[in-house]
Amino acid sequence: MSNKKSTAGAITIALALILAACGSDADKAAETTAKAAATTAAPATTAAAAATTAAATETTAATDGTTAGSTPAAEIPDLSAYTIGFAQVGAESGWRTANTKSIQSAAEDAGVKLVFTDAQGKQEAQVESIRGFIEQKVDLIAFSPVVETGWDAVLGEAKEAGIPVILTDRAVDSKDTSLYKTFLGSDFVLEGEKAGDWVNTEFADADSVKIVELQGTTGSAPALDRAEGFRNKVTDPKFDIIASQTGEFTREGGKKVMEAFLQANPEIDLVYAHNDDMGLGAIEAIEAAGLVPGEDIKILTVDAVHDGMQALADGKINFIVECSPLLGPQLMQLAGAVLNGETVPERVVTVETTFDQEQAIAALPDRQY
Ligand code: GYE
Repeated sequence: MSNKKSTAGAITIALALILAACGSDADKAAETTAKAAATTAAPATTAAAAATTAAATETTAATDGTTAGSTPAAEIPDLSAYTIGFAQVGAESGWRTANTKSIQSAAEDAGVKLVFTDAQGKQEAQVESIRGFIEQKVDLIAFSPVVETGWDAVLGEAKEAGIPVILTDRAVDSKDTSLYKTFLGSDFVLEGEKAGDWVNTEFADADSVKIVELQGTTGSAPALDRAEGFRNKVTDPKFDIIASQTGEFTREGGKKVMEAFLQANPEIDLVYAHNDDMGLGAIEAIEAAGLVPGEDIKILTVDAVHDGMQALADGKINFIVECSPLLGPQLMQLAGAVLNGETVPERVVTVETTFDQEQAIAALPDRQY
């Protein structure tokens, strides 16, 4: 799991990016001279500025929980001379839909030719897409890996073909970090820890708390890391995670698993769902069982997409840890820098916050997704 860096690293990243903007890899620059004419040194400088903003905003977010949609405003470079292949996970959640839109609209703004594929949650389909991109000789490949393991072979093929790869959203567990240029996305362990912090505060006076967990896709970085981060914090023996199962990050999956949890366990105090969609499915199951979500059973989720925020505002969800899907502009900046032959930081962490009910009500009118 390469997604273990704490957000404290964000400042380092900003510094790294500034430094990166000052130097470049001579070989790659030579290789891309013709195409580089289309871009200028500007993207790297802009990227550095945006990353600095990201670090600064993060400090703000720590003290101001209402900072919403916190992805830094990014100036998008002109990439009209290039083709980028993007292999998306699928369309499993509101988060994913917003992420796809962000990438497609940033690509349009950059004028880049985007070859977009949807793997419908299947790693084999993603591998096939990447092989297709290599065959088409795209200039750069970006993708959000469905699961963490099993990427070395195909990423090796991209490297062999001289096509740079950028990971977005989810990490791979490859030991060989030369297989990709950078990884842009959230710190999922930190998200799990923020969820755990809330549990400690919310249940400070309770003697015993029975928790059920709706996990994301088995083997995916967010499922592994959100489970781990949560357990890093929820350590008091009064907390008992009585059941934990995957709901595949979908509303339907969350509903089905929650129905089974409710049947097997008459007393549940809290649902920890790895995304809003599964939490929304759990709400349906809880209501169908004649219970009141948010009151009889508390609900804690991750993402902060519109439907989740509405449920939080309505009191059916109790707390949401934000995970921003708006990665498109930063992806185009990083792609511009890579295609320009510049060195980019190996990790760029997305800036995020958390929401309680009041903060959700305040943030909803301006929410972008
Ligand atoms: O939290 C979930 C989506 O990888 C961060 O995938 C992403 C997760 C997101 O399906 O809703």
